[in-house]
Amino acid sequence: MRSFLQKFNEGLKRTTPTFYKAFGKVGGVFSGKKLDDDAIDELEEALYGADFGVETATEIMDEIQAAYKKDKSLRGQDAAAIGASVLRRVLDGAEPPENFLSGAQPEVICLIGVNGSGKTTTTAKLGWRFTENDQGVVIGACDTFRAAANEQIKSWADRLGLDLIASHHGADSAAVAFDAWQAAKNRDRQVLILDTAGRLHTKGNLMEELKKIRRVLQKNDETAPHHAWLVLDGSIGSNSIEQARKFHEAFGLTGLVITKLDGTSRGGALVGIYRELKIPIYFVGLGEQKEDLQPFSVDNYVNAIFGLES
Ligand SMILES: Nc1nc2c(ncn2[C@@H]2O[C@H](COP(=O)(O)OP(=O)(O)OP(=O)(O)O)[C@@H](O)[C@H]2O)c(=O)[nH]1
Ligand SMILES: [Mg+2]
Repeated sequence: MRSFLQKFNEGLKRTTPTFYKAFGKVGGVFSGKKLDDDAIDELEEALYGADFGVETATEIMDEIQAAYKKDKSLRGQDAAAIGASVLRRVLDGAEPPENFLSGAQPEVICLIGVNGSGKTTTTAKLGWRFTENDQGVVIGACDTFRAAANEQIKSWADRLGLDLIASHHGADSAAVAFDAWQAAKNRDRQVLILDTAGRLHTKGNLMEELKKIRRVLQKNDETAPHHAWLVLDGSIGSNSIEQARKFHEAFGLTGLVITKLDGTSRGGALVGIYRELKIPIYFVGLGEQKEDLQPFSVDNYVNAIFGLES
């Protein structure tokens, strides 16, 4: 049987938008021309500007400098290949397991994160992708906090033909999670995706609310949620690391989704985030449309950054 991600990727081939277009700047520096001191400076600037983090940018520069010292005829694309190999090394283990579904029914995916990081959009995109792969989905609208949250997720659900379990503004989000689980079970759906309210990682009571969602789900299935994914705004850069640590302490993350990599020149922060946290990156968000969510692939990412062929 083809794995979930294989099927997912096949779907993407039909729909892939320009890939990580914001990385043009780094890629452009690594052209076919012969390197000289100016080009090396330019390279360094592009690498630091892309927000990879000092450690990684320094490692890349050190290896390029060492190679250039040995061989002055080094070309841009040779430097790109060196940079790519450093990034592949740093990102070793960053891809999720190929078939990450545990087989529980329903498989529960809980999306959490700070305000505006892209949870609701990711919920909708994921739901759509699962149904495209013939996997039945229920969405639980656990953001009962923000007044317009129900409308937003309902409008996605209507547009994409997804089943939604929602309650009223101010309702207990854990109760919504419980009902949504029951609905997914009764309707024989494979996947339950819970969209939760945006919360600051520094607010203890809001972190407690997440723990309550977990406790209540476990009344139905003690292994749920099977996935706790932190949705991070990739354009915010390395600030996300502290955020992620706090969420991890409170809720035990199993994965990351990094959104908005289409609109940023700082998408290199993904590297720093992984380097610090060593939590696999399941998906990346590359736009606001339903098809703009891609399984994270180290090769695709690294090649896009350095302008190499996939
Ligand atoms: N360009 C781009 N925009 C995105 C992406 N993902 C989400 N957005 C936009 O970011 C904004 C916030 O997205 P939401 O999905 O509402 O974020 P959220 O985490 O649910 O927000 P709260 O529920 O308020 O915490 C919306 O305007 C989305 O369209 C992405 O990958 N690329
Ligand atoms: Mg939301």
